[in-house]
Amino acid sequence: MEWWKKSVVYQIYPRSFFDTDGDGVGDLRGVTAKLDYLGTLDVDVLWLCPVYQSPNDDNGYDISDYYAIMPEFGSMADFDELLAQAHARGIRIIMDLVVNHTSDEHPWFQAARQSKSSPYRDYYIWRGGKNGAEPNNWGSHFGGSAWKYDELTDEYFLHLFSEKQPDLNWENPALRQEIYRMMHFWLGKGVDGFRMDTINMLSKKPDFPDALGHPGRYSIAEEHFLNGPRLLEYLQEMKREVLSHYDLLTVGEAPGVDPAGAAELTDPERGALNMIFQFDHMRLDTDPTHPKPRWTSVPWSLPELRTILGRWQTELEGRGWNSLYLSNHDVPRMVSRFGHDGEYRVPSAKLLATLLHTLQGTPYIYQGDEIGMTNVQFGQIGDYRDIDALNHYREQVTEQGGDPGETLRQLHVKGRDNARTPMQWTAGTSAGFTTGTPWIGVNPNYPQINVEAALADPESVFWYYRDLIRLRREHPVIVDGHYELLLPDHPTVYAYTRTNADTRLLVLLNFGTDRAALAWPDGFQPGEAELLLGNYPAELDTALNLRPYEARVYLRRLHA
Ligand code: ISL
Repeated sequence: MEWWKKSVVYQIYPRSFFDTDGDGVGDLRGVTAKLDYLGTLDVDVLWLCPVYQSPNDDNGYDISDYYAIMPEFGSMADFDELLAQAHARGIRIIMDLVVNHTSDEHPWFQAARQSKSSPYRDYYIWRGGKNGAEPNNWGSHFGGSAWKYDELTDEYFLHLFSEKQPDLNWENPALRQEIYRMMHFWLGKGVDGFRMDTINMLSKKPDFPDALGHPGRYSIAEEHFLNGPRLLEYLQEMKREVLSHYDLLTVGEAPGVDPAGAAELTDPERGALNMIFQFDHMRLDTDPTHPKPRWTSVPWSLPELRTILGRWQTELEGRGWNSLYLSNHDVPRMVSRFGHDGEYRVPSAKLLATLLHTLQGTPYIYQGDEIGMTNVQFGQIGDYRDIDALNHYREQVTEQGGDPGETLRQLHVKGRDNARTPMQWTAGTSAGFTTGTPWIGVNPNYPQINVEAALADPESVFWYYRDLIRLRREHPVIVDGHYELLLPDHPTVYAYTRTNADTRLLVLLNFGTDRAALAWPDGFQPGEAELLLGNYPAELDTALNLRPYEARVYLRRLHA
């Protein structure tokens, strides 16, 4: 079995992880300093969000030099040291690969915009205007048009994200070779793979048709740039030229991909990647008919979550491989979104962790989730840092005169900064994240929720994660077992088995705040199976009656 199927990945957002030089910004030495902590958690792989040189319009997702480290994060020597120290502990490191766009401050773009005859012109996507306006009605993910007019050559360039993130033109073979060369550079240093940013946006429909989308001036034209006509060809080329020469973990961020599409991308022969991040469960609590679905929040239901996750389990089995995640740096904290961040914070954080670690696929832990960090409610827009949040507020409130309170509430529920507040290490000043002024405010709940407290408490969320990670190593059924849903109609309980040749695992998850009385599933009567892990003290009674947010994992040997 490939190592990346057996691994647990821990995602680090370096800016908010740990600051060693007091400038209020996390750094690479901060990651190195916490390797022992990560070793205690026992994760196998670290995914570093972008650490390359960047003007930070979008916190490193706007790269101005792929071969240099962002000075705020340290130097290339710091990076080499981190990689060596991690490897010495048996921890692998994957990098973020952001190649759908660069920063507008990248020398390629600087040269490209100078003249239509620059050899770099065609590294980006330029079009003339239409009737004195943008070439089409495509909207940017961060608001406004996806085209920006550049007076130097009287043309528009495409930016699916901020206007400081011009899209690269993958149609250009010279550009593709530049990217492969850069990938070899990092892989040559010994990095163990890539998380590929917005990878299924690389191929745009060449005629750039108008978006069908919502009425209104601009609309995000997903139907014209997700899973485009040449995507698989590009990725197969990347595999041939780069990926196949190393032993790597590759995971592509791929919104709008269904299981069949994922199977195509991750098929070991025809595909190119090990796995993708799918988005179906991230859209569960949004209103797709709204012009800005991302900022809406509608109640989600367990039956829907179960259907989505079950579909991915079943349809990808034996064809590709799943990645398992409930949060990352772009979405709210999972305990606030899918659990209960009040009274049941600890049991619900453990319940979600159980789900994350017992489905088939590779689990991704987002920093801070292992101590049950929650969303934050900043009181004023000035406390927010995320370009997406700031643009949204500007559009809603400043430009359209909307209600500031309502817009702030949307940021509280859905904003990306929920996930980006500093990692809470101690109950001391700034949660022990920095001795300086943190670049973004610390969540005020840090005196209660922090690593120091978690490590000291044997019942903490942290030690529960560590137990889950170890169980995965001890019981191959967690990696390879076939998934089968039980209790398909239960309103609050998600129950499933995972079965391989000699073992069956039973997972019971009560997503409700009420008790749930169940019949014992076949083969799991008291005495027939072993309770491997649970988030409440074991009950001696013989009835099966799950407490609020209770999670249990049982194991049964199939041949005595
Ligand atoms: O299209 C989406 C959902 O349908 C978006 O969520 C989109 O996939 C997402 O915003 C892409 O995120 C990644 O690329 C961005 C960057 O800001 C994010 O932090 C990164 O994870 C641009 O590089």
